[in-house]
Amino acid sequence: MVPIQRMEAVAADITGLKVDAIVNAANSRLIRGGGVDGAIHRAAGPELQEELNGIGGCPTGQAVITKSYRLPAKRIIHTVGPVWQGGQSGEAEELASCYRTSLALAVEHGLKSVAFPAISTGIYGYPLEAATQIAVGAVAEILGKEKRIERVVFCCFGDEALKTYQRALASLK
Ligand code: AR6
Repeated sequence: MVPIQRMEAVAADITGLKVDAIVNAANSRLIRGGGVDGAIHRAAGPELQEELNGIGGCPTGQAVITKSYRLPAKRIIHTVGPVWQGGQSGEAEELASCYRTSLALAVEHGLKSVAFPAISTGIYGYPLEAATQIAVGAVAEILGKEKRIERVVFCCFGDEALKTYQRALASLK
């Protein structure tokens, strides 16, 4: 059975969410950028970049974890989504891998509620509809096997994203 009761879409600024972990859409050098990454750095404070400098980098499709500093969430998981190049360069598999590796890190650290932004759909240009199918599909598959994650929140920035996620979640029922 699809674990739909453990997945929800909300319209929010992810920096304000009080969950065990929020996920950041980072870049492979782990250097503060724009979009949700910029917002998370702004809200967390300068210590976040210092910790990331010590980690040094993260390949596309992988994830790393840091403290959350001034954020209400307990930890930040930073994952690196693919840059959209037309869809024939392995982007779908890399994007699914972001969700898998982020949730695997959450399990490893005993984090039970995780909020994701729509990774890659901003500056990295991944079409929202296709990215949403991958996000919802990958998370549903993981939750079906992994009972230690109690709740996944898809944090939507704006109405279009919220509607797209709500449709994708409804189609799982
Ligand atoms: N809360 C939730 N979602 C947000 C927020 C927020 N505060 N701000 C933006 N979004 P993007 P990417 C949404 O561009 O495409 C950075 O420079 C946004 O509407 O943040 O993975 C990094 O350093 C979109 O739906 O990330 C990388 O270089 C989603 O978050 C690069 O951007 C992702 O958009 C990563 O690009």
